[in-house]
Amino acid sequence: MAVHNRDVAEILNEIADLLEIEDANPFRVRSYRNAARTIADLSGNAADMVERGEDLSDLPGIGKDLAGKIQEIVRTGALGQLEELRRRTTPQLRELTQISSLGPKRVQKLHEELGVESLEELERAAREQKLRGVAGFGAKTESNILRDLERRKERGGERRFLWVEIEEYAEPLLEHLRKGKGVGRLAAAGSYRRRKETVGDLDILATCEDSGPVMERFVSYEEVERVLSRGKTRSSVVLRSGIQVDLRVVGEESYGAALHYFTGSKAHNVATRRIAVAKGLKINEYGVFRGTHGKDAGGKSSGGKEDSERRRVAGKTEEEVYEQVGLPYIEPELREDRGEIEAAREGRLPELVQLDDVRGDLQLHTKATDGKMTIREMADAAQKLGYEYMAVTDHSKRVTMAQGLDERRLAEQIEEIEGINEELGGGFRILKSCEVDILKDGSLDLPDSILKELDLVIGSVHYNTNLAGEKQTERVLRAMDNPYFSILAHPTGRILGSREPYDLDLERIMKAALDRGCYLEINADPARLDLDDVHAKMAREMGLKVPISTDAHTATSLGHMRLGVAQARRGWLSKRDVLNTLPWKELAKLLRR
Ligand code: DGT
Ligand code: CA
Ligand code: CA
Ligand code: ZN
Repeated sequence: MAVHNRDVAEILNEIADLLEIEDANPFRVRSYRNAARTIADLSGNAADMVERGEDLSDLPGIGKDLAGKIQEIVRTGALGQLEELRRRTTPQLRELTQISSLGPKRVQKLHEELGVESLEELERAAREQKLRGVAGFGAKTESNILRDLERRKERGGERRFLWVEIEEYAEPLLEHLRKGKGVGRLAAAGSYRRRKETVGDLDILATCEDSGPVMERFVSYEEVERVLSRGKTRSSVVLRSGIQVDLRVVGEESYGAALHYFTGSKAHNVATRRIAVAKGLKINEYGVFRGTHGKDAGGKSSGGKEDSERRRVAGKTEEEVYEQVGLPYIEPELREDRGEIEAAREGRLPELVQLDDVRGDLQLHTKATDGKMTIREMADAAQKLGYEYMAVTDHSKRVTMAQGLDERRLAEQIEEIEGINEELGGGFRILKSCEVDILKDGSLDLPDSILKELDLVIGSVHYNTNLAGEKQTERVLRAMDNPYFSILAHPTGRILGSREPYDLDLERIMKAALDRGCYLEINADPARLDLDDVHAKMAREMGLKVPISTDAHTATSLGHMRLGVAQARRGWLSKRDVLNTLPWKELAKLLRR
């Protein structure tokens, strides 16, 4: 039973949460969080490293003590310390930390000051306006908490996973099934195939003469914790990671129709079906049929002479399904019923950007602040990805948690970069940059005298994140007034599953960006993906180019570019809509300096 990196990271994060609830030393808490991040970002498997006898304490942020704990997790799938911590708190208290506007530190405060121990007690305290009496809480926090509680109820507590979390389990499972006897075609469908930022469950489709052995292989997969149902054409399981997987087996002749159907989205399917009906066709997961009676789904005959009146006209491939309704092939990322059907009909579907089109990364961190590697190490990794440039964007001084750079240290870094660039001799270029903090009043954390020395200034909001009304928007607009400001980093600040976006008027900000020659990035961090798809599309429609950056803190996470590109594709962006598909010389002309 292989323990995945995600499992290890999850355990370490839970320890950090529980320590925080207990009001433990913040440095101790942070060491667990750092270790969790290191493991989650590893390219290899921590379990394999332990197996091979490698020393985990060689990894950044992991000392002897933590290395021992990771070994324990990998060997036993659990950690004694976590069990101990769990015993000391209640499940209800732990549940509180899942409220996005709360977090463990605040849970600790509420517990200590108001004795709040459960969701019910939290709701009551918020309704009775008791929270605002606690230091660090205001009326705004109170209403945020009530809103989060409301949303949680709406969701019915249902869990969604980050796309990368699904990927980690989907790819080995697909590999496992592919090796099964008699398996023909095999693909993941659903929101996973559409590259949606979060995925509810994984849908897999296969063709097979005899479905028996494949279904058996599926339900007996080593990661399966529970079998929900098992049949000839459909089975469902829950993996140990909590992910539900549905497997459907169909005939060759239906594969394209089924892939189209189970890829969704539902709204896209409904829209496609509507066109079919208008053409006298019927589409379902078994094929496209002409005629309105007779042979029904699954080849089951409804009997009578009507059988002959219905004829299968397509179903083997998705292309032929679209062809029958008079449309060109539509990429899965676009299938959200956001105008793709009309665009397809009118021949104006975008040619979507590809990972290969990207020439450089415009946001990453190094050891100088909270990154894990040196400039050189990051540059080596970026060159291996085939890039022509990368921007070093360490934090500015306001971000004390990350030992942000002041003027003097940034000046030193500029000099260091110039030295390395000289040694590199022009083949690859390291851009001098900085992720400057946008202060509460919209001024920048570093003076123009140093900003003007940079190739590129990116700016972001990290503090005072809940300014109300127009204030947050105006703060960002004011930052863009700075003549050196080029890119707004992780524009809305959202963290999937844990932090809501800032209260911003993005349309207004995009218009201002367009006027001033600024840009809003797609941050490719798996939990950010910020801008989201809808706003990326909005930027495109306004003619505002979008940079895609990884915000990498390690060499491995430079690979997150593929996630940013997927989000860009969901936002309809083509190569020319993406800023960093340009060679540096042309890109430089589009930046303010
Ligand atoms: P998820 O899993 O919540 O992230 O989202 P999906 O899109 O993967 O949705 P899921 O797993 O419920 O269903 C997979 C696909 O099957 C969905 O994208 C479209 C198709 N589908 C499911 N139910 C229906 C339905 O009632 N009508 C139509 N037309 N398609 C459906
Ligand atoms: Ca699904
Ligand atoms: Ca499903
Ligand atoms: Zn940042």
